Amino acid sequence: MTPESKLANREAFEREGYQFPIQAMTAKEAAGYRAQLEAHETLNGGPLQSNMRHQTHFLFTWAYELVHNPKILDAVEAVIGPDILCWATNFFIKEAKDGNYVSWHQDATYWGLEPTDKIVTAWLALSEASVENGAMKFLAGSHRSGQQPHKDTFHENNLLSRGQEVEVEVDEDRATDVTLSAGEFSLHHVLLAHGSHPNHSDGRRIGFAIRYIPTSARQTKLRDAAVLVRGVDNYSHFDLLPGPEADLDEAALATHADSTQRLIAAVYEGTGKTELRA
Ligand SMILES: O=C(O)CCC(=O)C(=O)O
Repeated sequence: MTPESKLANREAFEREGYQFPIQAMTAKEAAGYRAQLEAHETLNGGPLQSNMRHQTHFLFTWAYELVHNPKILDAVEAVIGPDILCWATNFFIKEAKDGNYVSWHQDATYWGLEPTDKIVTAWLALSEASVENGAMKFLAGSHRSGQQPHKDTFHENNLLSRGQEVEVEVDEDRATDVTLSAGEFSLHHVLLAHGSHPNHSDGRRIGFAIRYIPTSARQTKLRDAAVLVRGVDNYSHFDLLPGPEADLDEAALATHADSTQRLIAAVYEGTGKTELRA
C-alpha cells in the first residue's frame, strides 16, 4: 500500500467508521478455510461448539493463520498503526433459516478496552454475506457520537454475549448493507453501531470476526491477554499468548481456556454468567 492510499483509507475510515469490501484472499482460498472448519464439524457431529466459536485462533492452526493474514493486517495497520495485537476472535455463524440475529450495538460497550479510537474488527466472510442470508448493517458515522447506553436482553436468538441492544432509535433506512463475497472482509470501528437480521437463505452464513487493537491500548477490567500479530510491543499492557502448534492439542486447549476465561470476566462483568454464547 502506498503512503497516499494508506492516508486515504484512514481518512475514509475515520469519517464513516468502516471500510469494505477488501479482499483478503481468493474465493478458492476462503473455501479451503471453510473446508477446514467444516471437516472439524463433521468429525464432531455438528456445528462448531459455542465455546469454540470464541478465541478460535488458539485452537486451530488455520484460524491462527487467518489472524495473521497480511492483506487484513495491511488494512488494519492503515487505521491503527504498525504495532498490532489480536485481542479476540469470534465466529458468527448463522445456519440456514435458524432465526438468529445480532441486535444493533456498539462493540465497545462491555469490552473494557481503552482508548476506543483505534480498536477495529475485521469481519472475514468465509461464505458469501448477502442481504438474504443476514449480512451485517452499519450506520455510517455513528462512531462519532461516542458510547451510547445499551440494555441487556439475553434473547435466545441473539448471537451477542448479553443480547445487548443500543437504546437509541436506529433508522435502518440509513443503514448500509455490508455484502461481501467469500474471501472479502470489512473493517469496523469499536463504536460503530451495527447489527444483522436472520438468515433467510438455504445456506450457512459464516463470518470470522477478528478484534485488533494497538499495543498501546489498555484493558480496564482485568489483566488481559492477546497475540502480537505485527510490529513490536513496547507497552506490555497484555500478556502475550502463543498460537497452537497443532489443532486442539493439550497446550492449545489450555491457552484457549485461559484466554476465554479472561474474555468472560470482561464481557460478563456483573452478570454472574460464566459461558459465552454463540
Ligand atoms: O456477524 C454479525 O452479524 C455481527 C457481527 C458483529 O456484531 C461483530 O463482529 O462485531
